Amino acid sequence: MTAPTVIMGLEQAPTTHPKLLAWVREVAELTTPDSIVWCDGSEAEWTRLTSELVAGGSLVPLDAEKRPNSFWARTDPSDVARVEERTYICSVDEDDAGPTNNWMAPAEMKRLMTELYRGSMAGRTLYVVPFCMGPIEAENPMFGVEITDSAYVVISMRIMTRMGSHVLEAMGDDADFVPALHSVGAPLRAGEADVAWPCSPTKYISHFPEERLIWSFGSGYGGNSLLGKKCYSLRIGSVMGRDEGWLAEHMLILRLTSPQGRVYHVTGAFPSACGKTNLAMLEPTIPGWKVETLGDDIAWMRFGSDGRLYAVNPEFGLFGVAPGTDWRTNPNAMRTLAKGNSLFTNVARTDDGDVWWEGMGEPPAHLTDWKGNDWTPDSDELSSHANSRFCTPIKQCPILSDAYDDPRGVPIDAILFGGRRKTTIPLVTEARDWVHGVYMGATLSSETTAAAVGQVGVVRRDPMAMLPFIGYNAGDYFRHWIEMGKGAGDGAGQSALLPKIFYVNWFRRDADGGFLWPGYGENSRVLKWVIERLEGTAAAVDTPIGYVPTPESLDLDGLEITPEQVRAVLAVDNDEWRAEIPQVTEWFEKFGDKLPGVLWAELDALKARLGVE
Ligand code: GTP
Ligand code: SPV
Ligand code: MN
Repeated sequence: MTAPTVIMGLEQAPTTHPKLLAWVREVAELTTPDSIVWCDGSEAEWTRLTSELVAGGSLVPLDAEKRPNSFWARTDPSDVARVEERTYICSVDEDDAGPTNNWMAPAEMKRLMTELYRGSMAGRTLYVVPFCMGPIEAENPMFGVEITDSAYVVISMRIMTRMGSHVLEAMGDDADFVPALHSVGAPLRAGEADVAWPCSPTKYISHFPEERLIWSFGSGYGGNSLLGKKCYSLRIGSVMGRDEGWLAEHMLILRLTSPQGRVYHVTGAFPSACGKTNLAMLEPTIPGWKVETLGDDIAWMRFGSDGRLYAVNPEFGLFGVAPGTDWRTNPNAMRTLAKGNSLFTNVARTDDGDVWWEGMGEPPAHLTDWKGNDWTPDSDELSSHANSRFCTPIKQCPILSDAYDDPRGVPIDAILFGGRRKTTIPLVTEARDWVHGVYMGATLSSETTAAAVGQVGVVRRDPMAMLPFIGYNAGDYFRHWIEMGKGAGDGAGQSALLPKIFYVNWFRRDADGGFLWPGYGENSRVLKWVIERLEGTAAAVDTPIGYVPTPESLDLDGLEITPEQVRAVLAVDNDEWRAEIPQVTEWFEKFGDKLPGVLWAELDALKARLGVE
């Protein structure tokens, strides 16, 4: 594979941005694509790329009536989720990545990946994808440019980010941008036929925080390849936030209006596949309450001049877990998808050109499963991969808040941390203050899910639901959170302007393994309690772990739940909490001197309340 002297498209760039041009040239010379396409984000481009992907067998169009302008994709069975083992933070100093990240020296990673990229786009098209995370109208628009050799990535980026010519124009000649290089790592020899889902067994998802640079190789899937999402908005974003005094978080954002017309904004950090999309689009079951969506996965939060913490969703689409999504659980997601213009990856296809997945009502008699095989309700395997996803424009969400495009964001009243725990963690607990809330976040635990490659159902610490996404030392990250708590406008430390912090768990189980709490729309009852705590009207029990609702303080009107279940879902079992102490101690010890002393003090105070030596 020798470099061709002319790469089609290199000379026809629709920009004169010197740094961008130089970077595209450098990458093209290294990766040797057949041609370069500068993506404009137009409807025509979408139609051309989807048609090409259909012709090549990578996409199957769905029924135009049921799913207009929507497509079904199946990945290589080995390329189905984020690869945390292959994800690296290549900071200059190893200490700036540890102890929760994989690390390699930047020069070494670059040497290694340069050899992987050499010729890796042969026989393919190099797409240049200019994008912006958050509104382009922002004071400092957060530009990025992804170079990719995957048309699937281009069309996904068009849904997930503000992307195209208008971004390139806004960048002018000198705007800063995050360069994000992606190759599926599957060069084609002359005349060699492509496969439906090209990828490589060798995968690296690398971040160079000092340079604000992303290099991804080998995977075409989600968080590994849509580099504006986890790589930019969380890993690089968190480093920017550390340096500039803001927070990049794995959080949903919602607006809640009470029956009295009072408006509140809530963010929620739950680990991957633990309920953010569902809560963000919640349809309350209690009368008079209204939820509007602002974001379902990522929040950028900074203080406004009024001293309140404001959150913006940097994304433009929803990349949601398909299984479990249904008219009963998440009707607003179903309505969003019904408008079409969506990609479905690794779900099952019905014989009449629709999609189906586990949890979507009764299974049809026959399906084509995510591996392309015949599937019937008697099959032993799931029809859809547990991490199968829909990718759909957020603007199609019928309850999208009118503040979605506001570059200033929305002022946050409450932050929820949450995990997936069968035991121990009550339905909702209010933190005593900011530092206690940061302790709750820093010790958050959850059972692993199919969103990342690896074992499912193992309890691990997932601080602020950011374990796989903190782009620097997690001890420094905790300190940053503590410092943010001192930064509210009136400078008075535990400021009344700070959001209150709560810890939720929708996933506690009974002795038979069933969920103790019905979840989904019924979670509005918990949101109501949260708001009433802000307003000072709901009762709570002062327990060793924080303030937990009294059974009477939760609005359970019309809910089929026994008093026994309510007691069980709210229970604080001191023995279970004592059993957590050694795990938390071991977790904190990982961070050595980096762990803020106030978090050790929180642990000591908890131990004292639990009567632990
Ligand atoms: P990522 O996109 O991976 O970051 O995940 P997410 O946090 O947005 O998770 P999502 O809302 O997509 O939910 C993941 C899974 O949990 C889906 O199968 C949901 O149906 C299920 N789920 C969400 N909310 C609840 C709930 O309140 N109770 C129960 N039992 N399951 C829920
Ligand atoms: C997650 O895993 O938290 C996701 C999906 O939101 S992905 O974009 O693949 O990371
Ligand atoms: Mn996520």
